[in-house]
Amino acid sequence: MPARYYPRHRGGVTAPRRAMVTAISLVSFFILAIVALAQLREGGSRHSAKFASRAEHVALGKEARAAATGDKYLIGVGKADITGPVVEVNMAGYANTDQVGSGLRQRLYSRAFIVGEVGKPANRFIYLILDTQSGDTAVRFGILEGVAALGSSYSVYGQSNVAVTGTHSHSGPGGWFNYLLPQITSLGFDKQGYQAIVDGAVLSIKRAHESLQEGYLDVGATNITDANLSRSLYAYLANPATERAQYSDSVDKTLTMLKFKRASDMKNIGVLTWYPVHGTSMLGNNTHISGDNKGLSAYLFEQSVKGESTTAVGFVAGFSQANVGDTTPNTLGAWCDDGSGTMCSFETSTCADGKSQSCHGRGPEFQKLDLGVSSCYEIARRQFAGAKSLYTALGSSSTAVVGPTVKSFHYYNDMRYFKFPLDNGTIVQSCPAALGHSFAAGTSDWPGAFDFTQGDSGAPNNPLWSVVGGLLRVPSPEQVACQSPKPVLLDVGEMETPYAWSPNIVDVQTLRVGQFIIIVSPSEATTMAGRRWRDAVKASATSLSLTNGVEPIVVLGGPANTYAHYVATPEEYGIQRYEGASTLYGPWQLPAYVNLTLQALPYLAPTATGSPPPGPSPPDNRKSSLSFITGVMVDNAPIGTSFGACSAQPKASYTRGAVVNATFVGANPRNNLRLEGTYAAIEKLAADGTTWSQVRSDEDWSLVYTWTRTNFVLGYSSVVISWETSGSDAAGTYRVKYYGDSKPLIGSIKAFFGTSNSFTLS
Ligand SMILES: *[C@@H]1O[C@H](CO)[C@@H](O)[C@H](O)[C@H]1NC(C)=O
Ligand SMILES: *[C@@H]1O[C@H](CO)[C@@H](O)[C@H](O)[C@H]1NC(C)=O
Ligand SMILES: *[C@@H]1O[C@H](CO)[C@@H](O)[C@H](O)[C@H]1NC(C)=O
Ligand SMILES: *[C@@H]1O[C@H](CO)[C@@H](O)[C@H](O)[C@H]1NC(C)=O
Ligand SMILES: *[C@@H]1O[C@H](CO)[C@@H](O)[C@H](O)[C@H]1NC(C)=O
Ligand SMILES: CC(=O)N[C@H]1CO[C@H](CO)[C@@H](O)[C@@H]1O
Repeated sequence: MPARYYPRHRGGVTAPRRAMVTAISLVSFFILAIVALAQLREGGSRHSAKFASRAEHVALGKEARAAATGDKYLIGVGKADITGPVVEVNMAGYANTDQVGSGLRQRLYSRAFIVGEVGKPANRFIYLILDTQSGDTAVRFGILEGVAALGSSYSVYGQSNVAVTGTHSHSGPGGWFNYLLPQITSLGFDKQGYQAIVDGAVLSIKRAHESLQEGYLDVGATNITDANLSRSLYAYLANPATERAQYSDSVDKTLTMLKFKRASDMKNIGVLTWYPVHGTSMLGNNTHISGDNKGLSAYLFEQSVKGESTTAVGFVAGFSQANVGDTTPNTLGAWCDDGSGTMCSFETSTCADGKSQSCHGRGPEFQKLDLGVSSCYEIARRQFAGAKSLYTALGSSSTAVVGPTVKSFHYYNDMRYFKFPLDNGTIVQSCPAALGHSFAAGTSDWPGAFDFTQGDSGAPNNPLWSVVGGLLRVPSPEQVACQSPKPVLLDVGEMETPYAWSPNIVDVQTLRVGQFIIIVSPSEATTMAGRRWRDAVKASATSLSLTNGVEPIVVLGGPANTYAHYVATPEEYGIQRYEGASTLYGPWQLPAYVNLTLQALPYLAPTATGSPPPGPSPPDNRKSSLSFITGVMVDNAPIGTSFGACSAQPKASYTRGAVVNATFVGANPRNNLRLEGTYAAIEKLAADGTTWSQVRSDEDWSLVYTWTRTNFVLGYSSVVISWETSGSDAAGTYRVKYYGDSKPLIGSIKAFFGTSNSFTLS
């Protein structure tokens, strides 16, 4: 395999040491190509449920008003394209080595929301939502550097007030992570994709900053009952019965919304929402890039306000992830695809053979067998519909955000043996990062490749895992004791060769505007973990009088700033299903996170000055990361053809609902990411019979771009552009457009385009 390295040795490393590091790296990569199949996998459940589609909304808190007459803030929204390489790069989330991009269904975006205190320029925060698997340390470093480079008016943004969250989509390209473990399936660090995310995020911030103006914030909530489910109910049931009795569901059903309304004409410029559901609607064998259900919800919302007079100009809809850990969009439950017709085991998400491989969660449209596309659309539509009806209701019966204060804090904490008291005074500690055996089993959203079972307590069915895990690093006795009862499979927190495998240093961050408080979590909090954390913040904020007697409203957003896998409750940890096994820092991770948040909460007080000590900096692995991702060699058009030539024309006519396909002589899309542009388009002929205008692009869910390398040696490839038309598309005459860029063996990359014959839709 041709290998390409980014510079990875700092000065002063001796040659033998370098050779050893290289050897270890190669061995690690080889072994880990296998281990990686298990990495970042998702957890299982077995129950089914009947759902009544229902969305009720209420104003939150005690300050409901007839009209939004809360305090004025500076508000701004912005959006920009972050789509990285859509082909030939492994996708992030399922850690399925076979899942390599083959095209694009919908472009990925960064959505930026800025809230500031009027008259106090330093009091401001940015909440970013990336259509990515998570926030990340490398990406966050890049964004902070990029924002600083924008000039002095951006100097108010920095470590403390920029929150980088991911939607937890499992259908975007990988390769941009700071740490080794999540780089493994992507064969290392991909500079191109990393840069696309950073540049787009910075551009979205610039746009939000430039749109800053005075305005109001409304806050409300609605219950969306049919878009999520617990995939780890067995672990959830380990939480105390008295605590569970306070809740009617095993997952949170509440979507919370902040509505951004400008003061100049009282029109809305954006919404920011939180709702917990995994970005696993698209299955682990889908290879088209998309933002999964949250990216699509945002698109549906933004499309829906486009017709609303002038309000839609620059309107940005953010669908942020909440306490997502044990949620699934597979709302029909997890079933054994082994012909038995039974659900997977409740305790371990396995089937009759004792293995997890045939256990699969079913989305609402699973029977369509389309790699999750229809289920994804349905889960997105349900979130969008709940959000839209809340949006419409908010304003008449809304709660205004009140209290002028905008504050934030951020610091780093090293989780290695961090000691702190529990509520009853007992001193406990968190541990270096480690993943347990059930991590390898994966989840019912996509099972592991080997026959580990959920809840495994140390004797995996497949001994290979113990052998491989032990080869990588034998956990120290101190670590084993600290992590107990987790059986350590991957001792990632004690592995620093060739560079850190997983974060030991995490971001602790919280933002507030008026009575609205946002916990920014580096880990995927399970349902109950999120509830405890929010409740603790709410109680502390109340007792500290942070919100001047107004009831605090607390949400949790993440995974953000870095990817620190999961945080389950200590009781769920005891069960060691996937979420507990992926709770990196041991049984007391949640109380540690709560302690760290509460410690700094006084910094959010209206009169507070200063900020907490910054803590130890995490490693920056951007320069030292390995990469085995090869670049594009060459593109050629087969003899007698040319780039962009339409080699298979669409039919002359289609009826609405049909799929229109056109095939072109293509070139590798990695030659040019066409950020803020498009690879594919549909053009419609105007009534004048001569003017064509673009009506669909890469932004649209219904337009799909598929690239296939047809001859690796000669550099041939073909592109199929598919338009999935629907009953709501206008009848008319259309054509397909393809935009590409080809790379000669010598010389520079050249842009080209292709156009199909026209066809009618009726
Ligand atoms: C959502 O459902 C919960 C539990 O049934 C209920 O307590 C809450 O009031 C509901 N919230 C809204 C906004 O309807
Ligand atoms: C994708 O995975 C699902 C779930 O395992 C399976 O039912 C389906 O057949 C797979 N599709 C393809 C094309 O491999
Ligand atoms: C958090 O832990 C520290 C010790 O690490 C302790 O001093 C402090 O009181 C704890 N704070 C809270 C809010 O529990
Ligand atoms: C405090 O609570 C923890 C967790 O529930 C428990 O393990 C410990 O024994 C308790 N300590 C005391 C002194 O009750
Ligand atoms: C259109 O192209 C896609 C992608 O290659 C393919 O999966 C599909 O079967 C084609 N559909 C039709 C109707 O030709
Ligand atoms: C298993 C589960 O969580 N089921 C719940 C799903 O949501 C509906 C509607 O809120 C509840 O009735 C179910 O109990």
